[in-house]
Amino acid sequence: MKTIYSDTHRLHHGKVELIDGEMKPCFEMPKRADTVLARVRAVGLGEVLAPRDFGRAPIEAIHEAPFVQFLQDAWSEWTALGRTHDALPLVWPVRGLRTDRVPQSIDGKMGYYSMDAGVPITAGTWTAIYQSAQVALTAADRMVQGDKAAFALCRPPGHHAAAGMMGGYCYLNNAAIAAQYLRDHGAARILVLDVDYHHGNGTQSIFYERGDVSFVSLHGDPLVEYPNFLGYADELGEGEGRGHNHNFPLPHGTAWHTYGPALDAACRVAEAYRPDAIIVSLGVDTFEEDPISRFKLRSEDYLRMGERIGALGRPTLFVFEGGYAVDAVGVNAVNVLTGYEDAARG
Ligand code: FKS
Ligand code: ZN
Repeated sequence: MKTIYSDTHRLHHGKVELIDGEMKPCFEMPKRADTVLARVRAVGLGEVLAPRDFGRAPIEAIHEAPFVQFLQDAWSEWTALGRTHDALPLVWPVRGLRTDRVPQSIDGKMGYYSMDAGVPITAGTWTAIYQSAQVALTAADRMVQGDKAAFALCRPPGHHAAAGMMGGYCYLNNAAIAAQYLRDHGAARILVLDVDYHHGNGTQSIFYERGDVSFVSLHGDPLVEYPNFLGYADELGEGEGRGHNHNFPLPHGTAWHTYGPALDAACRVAEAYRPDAIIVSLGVDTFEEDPISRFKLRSEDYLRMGERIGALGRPTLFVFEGGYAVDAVGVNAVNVLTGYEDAARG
C-alpha cells in the first residue's frame, strides 16, 4: 500500500508537557513519525507520496470555521503579547461557567477551544496540522481512485479533536476529515475502528448522531484512563446514530489474550455494518513499553491485529495516531500494515 507523508510535521515540536505533576519534554515529538517512515521504507511497504492540497473546505466539513480560524491565528495572537514560549491553555469553561460568549483574549480562546493542556501551539503548528489533514485527505483520495488500502502517516494526531475543540496532542481530526471525504465521494457507509490506547472522544462526538459513519473503539477504561470523561460502553449513539457507536473499554494491564477477543468483538460489529470502507485510527500506544500507557501488547501482536482487520475484506485507510515508545513505534505500526496486507491478499 502507498504511504502519504509530509516533512512539515517537523514544524510542530512542542517543548514541554505537564504530566504526572512534572514538566517533561513533549511525548508527541517529530521523531515518532520519522521512525514510522523509516520502517515503511525498510520493509518496502510501497511508494511514499507527498500530500496534495485539498484546501480548507474538507476540514471545515468537520470542524467549525471559527475554531479553524482560531487555530490559524493563535500563534500570532499569542506572540503579539510579547510571549515567546509555546502557547498553552490554562483555564476551561467547566460546570457552572459560561460558554455562550467566546472570549476575545488569546488566553480565553485557548481555554474555550480546548479540553486539556496537552496542546501546545508553536510557530509551525498551523502548517503542520493543516498538512496532517491534507495527508489524510490525499490518502482518502487514493481510496476514491481505487486503491484498496492506504496509510496516512499523519502527525500531529487527530482523534481527540472534536468539531470545535482541540485536546490530547490533537488539533484537527484527520480520521474524521478523511471519513467525510469518502462520504462525499461515493461511499455510503464508513466505519472508523479506533485502536489507539486512548478513547477517540473527538471522532465519537463528531459522528455521534450520524448513521452513515459508525465508530468502534478499543481503549483504556475512562474510569482509570485519559480522556476520563468519555468512552464508556453505554455510549451507543443518539438519533440517527443510535446503535452506531461502540466502545470497548479495557482494564490496565490488558495483553493480547484479552485484547484479541475484544478486537474480534469489535470486528464483528464492523462486519455487521457492511461498510464501504474502514478507517483505522492507528495508535500503537497499546504497546507494553509505551511510556504513558498501561496495556501490554507485544510487537508481534500488531501483526495479528493487522490480520484481523484484513480479514474484514474491506477497503481500509490507516490513519496514524498515538504511540510514544519512539524506537518501537515504526515496527509496531508497520506490523499492523503488513499483517493487514498478508490477510487481505488472502
Ligand atoms: C495521563 C495523561 C494523558 C494525554 C494523552 C494524549 C494521548 C494522545 C493520543 C493521540 F493519538 F491522540 F495521539 N495525557 N496520565 O495518543 O491518543
Ligand atoms: Zn493514544
